[in-house]
Amino acid sequence: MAPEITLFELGPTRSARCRWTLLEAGLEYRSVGNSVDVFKSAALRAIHPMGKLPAALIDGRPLFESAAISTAIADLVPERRLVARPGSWSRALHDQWVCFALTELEAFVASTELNTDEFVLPKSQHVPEIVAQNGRMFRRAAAALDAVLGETDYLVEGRFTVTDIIVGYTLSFGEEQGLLTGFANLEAYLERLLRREHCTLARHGAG
Ligand SMILES: N[C@@H](CCC(=O)N[C@@H](CS)C(=O)NCC(=O)O)C(=O)O
Repeated sequence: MAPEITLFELGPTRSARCRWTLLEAGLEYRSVGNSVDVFKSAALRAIHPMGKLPAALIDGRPLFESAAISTAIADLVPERRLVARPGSWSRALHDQWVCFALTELEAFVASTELNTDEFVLPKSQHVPEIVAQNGRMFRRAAAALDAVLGETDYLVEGRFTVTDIIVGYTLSFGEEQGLLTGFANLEAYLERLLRREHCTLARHGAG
């Protein structure tokens, strides 16, 4: 029986990772949100303790964190080979790249966004001095990933998987802040991802 999935989402937020995974998985789902009012929703708060997006109900079970939701969706359709098999070494590599993207890359671009955009914090609470440091730290990890992607087209098993959806979103976030300049392999990787029929990443262009 097909799983029953509800996704709380909003355009280009990290929910784009989950929507892309659902499309690659060929799974139907109910979409809740797609307006900033979703942040006021009691149903969202019942799933995500901070009321953040995305959040999901999968067969009635609540789940938050975009990488966890995307990976759980990929696991629902093993026949699509969207994620390495649980327990395999490739699955450990999936975990490795997801952790790397979220901690070594995304944390810095998220901090820059938080300190330059008034969506979460008012300007009076911004710390603009952090932006340059965030850029340096992002590019330090991006250089390492650029070298890896000079050797392979995709991060796990040399084929497209949900790992690339998760990491690709982070790189697109960095590109939006002009942080991919000079990383030819990362730019080519993003181009490969953007050519996929169901890709939900926005094209930002370098610089
Ligand atoms: N690590 C979380 C980040 C979630 C997150 O920060 N979502 C943003 C939208 S992209 C949000 O809901 N921000 C509202 C807030 O911080 O209050 C994930 O990947 O799901």
